[in-house]
Amino acid sequence: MRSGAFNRRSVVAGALALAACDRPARSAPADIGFVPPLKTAAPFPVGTCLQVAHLDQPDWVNLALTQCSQLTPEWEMKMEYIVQPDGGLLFDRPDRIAGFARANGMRLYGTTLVWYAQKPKAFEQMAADPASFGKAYDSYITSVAGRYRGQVAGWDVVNEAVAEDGNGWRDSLWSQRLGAFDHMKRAFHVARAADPDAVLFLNDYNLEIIPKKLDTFQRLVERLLAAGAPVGGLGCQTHMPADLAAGSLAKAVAALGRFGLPVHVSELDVSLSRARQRFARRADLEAGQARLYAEAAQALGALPARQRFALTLWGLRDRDSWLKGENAADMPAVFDDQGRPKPAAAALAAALQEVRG
Ligand code: 9MR
Repeated sequence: MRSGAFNRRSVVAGALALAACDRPARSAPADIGFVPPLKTAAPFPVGTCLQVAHLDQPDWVNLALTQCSQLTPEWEMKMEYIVQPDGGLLFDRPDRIAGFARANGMRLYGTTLVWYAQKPKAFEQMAADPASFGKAYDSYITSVAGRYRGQVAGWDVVNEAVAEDGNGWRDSLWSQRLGAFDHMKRAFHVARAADPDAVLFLNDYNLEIIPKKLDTFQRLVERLLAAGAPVGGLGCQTHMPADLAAGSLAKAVAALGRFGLPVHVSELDVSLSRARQRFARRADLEAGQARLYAEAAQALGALPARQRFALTLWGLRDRDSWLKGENAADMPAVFDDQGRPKPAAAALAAALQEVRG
């Protein structure tokens, strides 16, 4: 997701709100008492995304091992890293992450096999005839899903298939060459053949923010299932602004749950700077953030146990977040730059414990 439902103005307004309220970031964590490790508080896996570089940071490793039971490569298991200009495939970094997960008894999650946003040159330059293009497409999915067979618990097979505003599906290199619906169905079948045990997900964002998008996503799931595609799980990325109305996320997760499939809260973060002027005070922003992290745990916890695939944080510490690239002042994570729990971590842990009962 690059722009999301947020225009530049709302981002700037959020930044101003952050600046206005501002004393510098706290030098010591708020007095929030003991926060139990998230993975022990939760009755389902708690994950984080990571980059290979994190594995060389002892502080990050320590925090991840303490808090998390699942890992998702943030970008090094995507085409952008794996596919080389000559069409060759490079696996050193995803292999290192997979090895780290294995060595530490953590679950591994793969993202993403097919994504409209990634179209490597090697594919763009390929002959457009559907037969040879389709063969290369299948071969990529087979190689990647096959390599991590038995290692990943699940894959985002198709990522962000629904159009930004929810009207229809994304136009992409893949849809143009192989068909808007057929390239998705095909990806699921090929992934299933390559890894019979991985849970195969359709994953998308803003499902809790844009009702039309949630609706189109559900219709797509129905259609894929009706066509026999082995969709085995539904991913709700859950990149939220801190002022998102209470209940929106719970509603989206409940709607996904009605398919009876496992649901993955797959990329959870709560942006302060994307929250509009409604929350101008730092305390309100932080309270909204904490409330939404808790709501994510409650929403997943409201599903039957077998449908709670995992809750994955998209960045463990504030400084790890991709949202820093959009606004350096943002603090979207549950741990601060030093890895100390923020009020959001306390709220998340408490909600997880409540779900666990
Ligand atoms: O956080 C990820 C960032 O480091 C990568 O540069 C980017 C492109 O691979 O992808 C980001 O993660 C995205 C995720 O894969 C899909 N949903 C939106 C995430 C944030 O852009």
